[in-house]
Amino acid sequence: MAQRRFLLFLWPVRRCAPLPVASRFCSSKQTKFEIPLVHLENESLLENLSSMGVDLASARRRQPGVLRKQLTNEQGLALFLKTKGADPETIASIISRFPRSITRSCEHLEERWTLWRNVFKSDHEVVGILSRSPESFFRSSDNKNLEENISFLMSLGITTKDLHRLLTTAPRTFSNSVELNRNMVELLQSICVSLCGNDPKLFARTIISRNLYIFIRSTNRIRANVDFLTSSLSLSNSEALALFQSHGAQILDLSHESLKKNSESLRRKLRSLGCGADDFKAMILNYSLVLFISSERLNEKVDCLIEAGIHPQQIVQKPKVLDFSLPSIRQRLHHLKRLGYDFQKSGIAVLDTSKKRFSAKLERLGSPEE
Ligand SMILES: *[C@@H]1O[C@H](CO)[C@@H](O)[C@H](O)[C@H]1NC(C)=O
Ligand SMILES: *[C@@H]1O[C@H](CO)[C@@H](O)[C@H](O)[C@H]1NC(C)=O
Ligand SMILES: *[C@@H]1O[C@H](CO)[C@@H](O)[C@H](O)[C@H]1NC(C)=O
Ligand SMILES: CC(=O)N[C@H]1CO[C@H](CO)[C@@H](O)[C@@H]1O
Repeated sequence: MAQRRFLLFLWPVRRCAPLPVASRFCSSKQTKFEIPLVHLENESLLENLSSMGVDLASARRRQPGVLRKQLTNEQGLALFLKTKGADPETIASIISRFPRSITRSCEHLEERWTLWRNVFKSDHEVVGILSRSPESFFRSSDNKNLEENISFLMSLGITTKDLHRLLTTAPRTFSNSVELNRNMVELLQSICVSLCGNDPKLFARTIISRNLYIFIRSTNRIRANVDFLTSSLSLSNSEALALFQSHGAQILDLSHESLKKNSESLRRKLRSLGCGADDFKAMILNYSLVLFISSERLNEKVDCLIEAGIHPQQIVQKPKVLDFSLPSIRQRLHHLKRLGYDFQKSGIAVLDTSKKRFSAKLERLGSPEE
């Protein structure tokens, strides 16, 4: 199959060769393809991988170049992972999903494992992460970079617990190009300074530990979202500092387009219900995560609550109820309606409770002594 692809690649070159104008260009190019063997997959490697249970189609789709290599270390890798407690299926699956893993030397693997073990308690834990996300371990081959990035993050005061969470939930952080992480931290610190905050380091650290995905987003996105929220809500410096260091840290993650779209749609919806800009602001300051909800979903949920006799101001004051799924909101409203629940008198906090507490509440409401 690789051979066929290689021939297709050659095809335009051959075809244009006889044309007088292009001929010089083509013949000089052609020297590049004099050793076609380099472009063939290594049969003996394929056999070895197959016998290990590797999904060749998957490997070929992901990193085809690896299958053409002359020097690989699949046996070494397999043995290494085995000593760390990985079973053959896990090893095969890791290679199928990240074929480049077989190009790492045993020495490199040992070194990298040791670095990871500074963050994780056991080999078992590392194997678990590798099998969930092989790229987190193998994507970058630069151990020095990893080491320096770990100490950089620690120098910010990021705790081992957060580092651990970072490696598990956003491993790409650790294979980020050098500048990327530093740029993000500098951006966060400069945002703090521009808001007249007095501890930029703490500000950055707080946002990072509240939003571990921050390092795998672009600084442009984060800056655009901060600017948008600050200006569209007319936030004072202290309001902005408080928002971004609490639930607002998570909303910085959203794509800028979605943030704008969801925000405009919520504002419009509130206006149509007679609520003003202050209400919108109060709602976001109380629970900015409502901005994750797409405009269609949000409108449906609000309509559903209003139809059940809930006052728009009640939603403004308790936006978290919008976090529940539409079917779950509907179901709760249905139960409460049957029992003649009066939202004006009793409020809507009942909608924002765990399933268990809601059932208990229903039981109490249904019993004759209440
Ligand atoms: C395949 O495995 C054998 C040992 O089992 C080894 O000698 C050989 O070099 C391997 N081939 C490749 C391409 O790695
Ligand atoms: C395939 O890999 C083996 C072992 O790594 C190597 O000895 C052999 O030369 C390779 N063959 C080709 C065609 O690259
Ligand atoms: C949001 O409002 C609720 C009650 O209305 C309150 O308990 C909660 O502390 C507020 N949250 C924030 C972040 O202001
Ligand atoms: C944040 C960051 O990128 N830290 C370090 C990552 O590793 C490189 C070395 O390759 C360092 O230069 C960075 O300071």
